[in-house]
Amino acid sequence: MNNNFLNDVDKGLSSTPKYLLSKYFYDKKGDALFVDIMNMPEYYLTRAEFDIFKNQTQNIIKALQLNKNTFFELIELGAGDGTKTKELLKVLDTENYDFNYVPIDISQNALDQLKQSVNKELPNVKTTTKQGDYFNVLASLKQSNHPKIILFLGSNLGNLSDVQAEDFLSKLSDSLRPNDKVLLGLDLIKSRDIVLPAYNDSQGITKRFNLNLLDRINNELGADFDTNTFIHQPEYTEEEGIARSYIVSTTNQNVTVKSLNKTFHFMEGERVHTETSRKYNDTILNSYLKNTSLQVIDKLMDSNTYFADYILDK
Ligand code: AVJ
Repeated sequence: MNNNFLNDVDKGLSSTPKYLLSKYFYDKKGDALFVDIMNMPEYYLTRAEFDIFKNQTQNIIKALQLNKNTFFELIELGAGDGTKTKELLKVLDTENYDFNYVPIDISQNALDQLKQSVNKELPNVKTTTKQGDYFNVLASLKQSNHPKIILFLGSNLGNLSDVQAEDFLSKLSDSLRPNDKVLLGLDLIKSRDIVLPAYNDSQGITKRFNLNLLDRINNELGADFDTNTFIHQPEYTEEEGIARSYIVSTTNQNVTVKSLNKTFHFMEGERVHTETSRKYNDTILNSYLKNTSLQVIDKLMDSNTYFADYILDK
């Protein structure tokens, strides 16, 4: 992991323009900051999807065509703190569905906390965690031949480029069997005055989340980033439907990364791309799915129609 991190930081800071990968946001501090983000007034995504999980649980169960007499695996990619999923788990548990919950996340810390809280709140739900990034865990899905439900919530897909997302969904499709289902939660394209504040909150939590990546490089790779000389810069246009975050150097400066034995130069105003958060509509999703054997069979939306949980059938 640390070696991948080292190589990816080297590659990103040596590129023009510079970039860092958003999957590295999630160290212990980053996990906690992301929980704070989900609770901020501007970050409508989590509340919108929670609304669907809380108020349309029976519709979700119906759309997924779950059957009480057939054991299934409920696999969640990028589970995080599981707040939304627990609303579904609660109902599945009370109604005696026969399943295992398998949360997968890049952060072992997030998984440990999640397993603990599910064990405590829902002691009957069997939980098996897996650590890894989305692409790495796909292969392991094929190892079991039980029916599967894949949860991929929170518009986590949005961190991937269109090419990566299409590739990911086609690999996901290949690792499933006929009648398996995917519940794909996607943030919908909407106006800038709603989307941009979600990535530029008034308390500066997103700024800390973004700049924490530099602290992580300092801590784990022995770098000397002075985070006071970098700012957080988010962008969004409704025409494109993609929010992007950058870290911008406010001065001409050099930063040394000890573990790499390298110094990187940053010009005043130079941007480091750190995150892509794509927003969606039916057309974009269907274009991703056109070369897969997955198809949309249902779509559940929150009361504001900000967010959609698409149900895909293999
Ligand atoms: C977890 C990838 C869905 O892109 O909205 C939130 C992460 N970054 N604020 C998103 C995030 C900044 C989030 N995802």
